[in-house]
Amino acid sequence: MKNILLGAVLAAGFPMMTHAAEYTVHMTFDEDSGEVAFHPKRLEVKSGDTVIFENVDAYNVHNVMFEPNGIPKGADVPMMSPEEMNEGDTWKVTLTKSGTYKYHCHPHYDLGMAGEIIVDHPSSKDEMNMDAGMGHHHSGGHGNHGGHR
Ligand SMILES: [Cu+2]
Repeated sequence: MKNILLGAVLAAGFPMMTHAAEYTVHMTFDEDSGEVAFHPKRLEVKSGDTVIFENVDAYNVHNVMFEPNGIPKGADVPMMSPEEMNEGDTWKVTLTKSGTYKYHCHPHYDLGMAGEIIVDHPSSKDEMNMDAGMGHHHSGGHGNHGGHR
């Protein structure tokens, strides 16, 4: 709510405002299926835009971890949100480098709680940060999605 008000004030105060926009990704829980997820799972933005992650789930603590091998080379982003985001907590990140940013929720990684943000255009293979040392995720995904209904 605070963000919305602030946004309105800024928009009113700076009519020449640049192209930068704010997007929100919700961290959700479906009570019927038990599925935890990021919504939207895939988000397209422009460089300089800000993405706000907000936990709207009253039952689970979530977080956001960018995957070291799943962000553009030279991207200047914090690799991780606060470890425990409770309902109503937000974490924002401004993305300035074009490319694909893959992230997941650490506690629910095995349940497939993950998403991606495309800044301007998807990364080509050699734009990905393949030489980042940490994080040995097998590429190709791990077939089993865990959370069946
Ligand atoms: Cu989660």
